[in-house]
Amino acid sequence: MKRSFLAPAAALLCAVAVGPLFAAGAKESGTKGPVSLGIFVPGVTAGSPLYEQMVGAAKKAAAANPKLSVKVVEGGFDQSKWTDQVMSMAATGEYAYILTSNPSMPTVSLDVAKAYPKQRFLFTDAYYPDNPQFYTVMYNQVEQGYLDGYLAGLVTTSAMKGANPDLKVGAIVAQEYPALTKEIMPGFQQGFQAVNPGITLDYRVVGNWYDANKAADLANSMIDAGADVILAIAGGAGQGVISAAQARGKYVLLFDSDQYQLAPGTIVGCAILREEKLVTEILAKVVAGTVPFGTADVVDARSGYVDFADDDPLYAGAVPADVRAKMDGIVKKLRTGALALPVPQM
Ligand code: RBF
Repeated sequence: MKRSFLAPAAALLCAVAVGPLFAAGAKESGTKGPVSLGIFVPGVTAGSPLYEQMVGAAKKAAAANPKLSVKVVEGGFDQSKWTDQVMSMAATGEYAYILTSNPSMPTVSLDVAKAYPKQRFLFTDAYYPDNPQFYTVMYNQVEQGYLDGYLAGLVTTSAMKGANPDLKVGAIVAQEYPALTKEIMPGFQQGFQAVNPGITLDYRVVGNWYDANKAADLANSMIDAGADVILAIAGGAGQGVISAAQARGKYVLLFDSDQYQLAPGTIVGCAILREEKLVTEILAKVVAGTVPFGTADVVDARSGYVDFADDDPLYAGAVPADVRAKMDGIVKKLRTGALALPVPQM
């Protein structure tokens, strides 16, 4: 199946402004007493790299600061329960702040905010401006997609052992949501087409974030159809993509953190979101009482929150020097802002 994710130029023109992190907004007055934070994990922490980073950073912050206490609640994979679960957290009155992460969570939390007007919410990997109880920070996911997309293009046109002459790359995603279809996939497509406009995409949806067997079936059928490198954005289900590619001598690209160690030689690229750094910084603002509630920030490669894991020896071990040299050029351009990809209005 071929599908175009390239957003029309008009949509890209009315891009949201990329403001400085923690731009001036309606700041709280400073807090002096203890601060209690509840973390809602919309899914399961293990196997979901952004959630692992969020929980890890919050636990570290609490260990370093006796004023800050952190409790983690895992929501699991039944998304229809998430609003009730967040409602229960707010109902305890135990948490001054609820921290959570993924693009759907501001909307999921709206009724909770209305029912508990004093409850404050912190959202990463999400965009929702102008709610005085919310502070959101969104990653430029077009750039994350582009980084893995460019490498996908380089790998499929390379002389690497598992690469075939077909100009075909794959993507296996857990579920569709606006940040995926309007940012991530258009960015991925722009990336591989920048290498060669003739490259096409085989795109499949698992339907959930946990079914590794189904993801493996999709990967195998994609490999049968000629894909030699597959992007997996599927949380725990991504493990199925990795094992299928490993068994067939093909390649995998991952998102959100450095995960080469899961399958050295098979995983050839990892785009990164610096969620750990972001959460650490947000919690410092929480403790200082200076979170700019009511505002929505966007962070990108130039500001250092979207990146590519090129410093892991397992990357150099998996990808030949000539391919890495071409990738280096693009990574540098994004880091310096010489190449900046606008985020469409969501
Ligand atoms: N990412 C994961 O790694 N694991 C998950 O369980 C997960 N669940 C999600 C559920 C929804 C409704 C949405 C919108 C996103 C979810 N994500 C999950 C994706 C994650 O937030 C992020 O967008 C991608 O990992 C790309 O950076």
